[in-house]
Amino acid sequence: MSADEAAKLIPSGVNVGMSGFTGAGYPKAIPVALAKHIKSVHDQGKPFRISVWTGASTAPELDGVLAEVDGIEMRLPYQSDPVCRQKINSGQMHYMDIHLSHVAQFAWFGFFGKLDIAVIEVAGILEDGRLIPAASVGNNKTWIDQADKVIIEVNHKLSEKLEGMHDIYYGTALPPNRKPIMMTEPDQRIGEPYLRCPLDKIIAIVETNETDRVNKFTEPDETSKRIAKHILDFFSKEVAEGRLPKNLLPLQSGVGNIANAVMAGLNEGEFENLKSYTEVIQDGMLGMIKSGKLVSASATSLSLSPDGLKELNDNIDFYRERIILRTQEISNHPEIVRRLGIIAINGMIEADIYGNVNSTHIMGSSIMNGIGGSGDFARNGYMSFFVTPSTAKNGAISAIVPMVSHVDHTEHDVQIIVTEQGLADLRGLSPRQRAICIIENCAHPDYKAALLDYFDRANNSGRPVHTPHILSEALSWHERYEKTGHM
Ligand code: 0RQ
Repeated sequence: MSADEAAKLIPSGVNVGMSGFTGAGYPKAIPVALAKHIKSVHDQGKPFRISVWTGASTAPELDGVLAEVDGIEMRLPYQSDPVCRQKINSGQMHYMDIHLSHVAQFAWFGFFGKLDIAVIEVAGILEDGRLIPAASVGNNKTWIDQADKVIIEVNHKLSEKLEGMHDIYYGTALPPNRKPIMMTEPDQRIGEPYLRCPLDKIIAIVETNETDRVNKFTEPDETSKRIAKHILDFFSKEVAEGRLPKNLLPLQSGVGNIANAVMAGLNEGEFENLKSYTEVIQDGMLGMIKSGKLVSASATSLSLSPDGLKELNDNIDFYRERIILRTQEISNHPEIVRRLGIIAINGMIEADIYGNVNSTHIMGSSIMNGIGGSGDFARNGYMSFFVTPSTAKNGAISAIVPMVSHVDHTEHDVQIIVTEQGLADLRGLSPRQRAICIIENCAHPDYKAALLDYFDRANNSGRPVHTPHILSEALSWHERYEKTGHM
């Protein structure tokens, strides 16, 4: 049926599980039609809102349009849309920012209430009703299993040859009946290539023909290249000292410029036979697969620019042998991340001198995106890096502060902090040692003296302290920025 007809099957007040993970695999037509329908209902003076659950971030055609018409009551578990962000921060929309590995199990536990409808993009439908997943898997298996009704968008733009790239695991159970997940290699397949969906749940099928909206890949800037170099030098040292094998351990990297710079650096570097076990495959990883540096990549989403997509489609048989797309409860599973010994590299907004990390909030209060998968990998990985330029807003903000204004990753989950200034290896250090290490290696020269001064005064206050702070000053840098526009 048409997207307009299908959208009208979604009533106000329901919980809707949609496909989509980092701009890939989101439904293209129904959210747009639904937003139009919501607007016409609002124009008649009547309320209409739904709650939207996804894998992770989507696109303006989903988050943007629904937020624009004030159609979202509750959004979870991750977003990065400017309109959504504005509505959340102005209090017009509720948002639950959740570890991505937690989402499916919390839905199964019933913690979010009942899922009413699933809207899922797929690449095709087999004659027996099984579904060929699209460019991301995310929580689609859980949404289809949990929802009373399912709406399918079949996107003809997707290569039918995606068939066989996915690995959907149907072995998860609920406590107390859980069993170990039998995966010991990052490129092991443990499931089946298709999503199962009972035919009697399907209330609509809509055909589309559109590409995912992923921004053009930009070449890494100088700051990102310097951060990447610090990480690569550190890997070489760790290999030389016997703490990492020659081909490293499976890599997880967040999205964005720095992650791509690390991939580009690895592509030109000395390490061979690498593997990745991550959430998102970006253009940088495709390049590494092509060059042979990266033997395999496991993720839940293929978030590719138009050029990346063309490269994938032109050589799909080659990439299908080397890429596995899984559900996000498996791509981010703490048990597997711990067992495989993942090297986790994620972006952050700020870190404090003791190693607590803020990944999500600006000046303690406004949401940026969300924690995403960073916590799943940071806490459970073999090694956990957090990376950022040492300043933001043209130097007005220091990314190293006395105390973070919001905590996503505590000092216990953060092992290595990297800025373009240098790398702070916090392993085996006490809080006082960590403070010196972070300030000396990572802070921007403009802020170093002030940070050392803060630490010295806190440390020499004569009070019995383990993690020295001056409470009346700890957040004064943020306060000063809010008052004067400069920290
Ligand atoms: O804002 O564009 O308005 O200037 O934050 O900063 O430097 O462009 O960095 O795009 O890599 O994002 C942490 C947000 C970094 C991201 C974060 C401002 C800065 C700019 C973006 P403007 P950059 P990035 C895999 C793992 C959490 C989720 C995660 C993120 C904007 O990495 O969302 O790791 N991570 N997921 O100006 C005030 C500071 C600031 C600051 C930066 N200290 N104070 N503003 N900014 N530092 C993916 C998934 O899980 C799906």
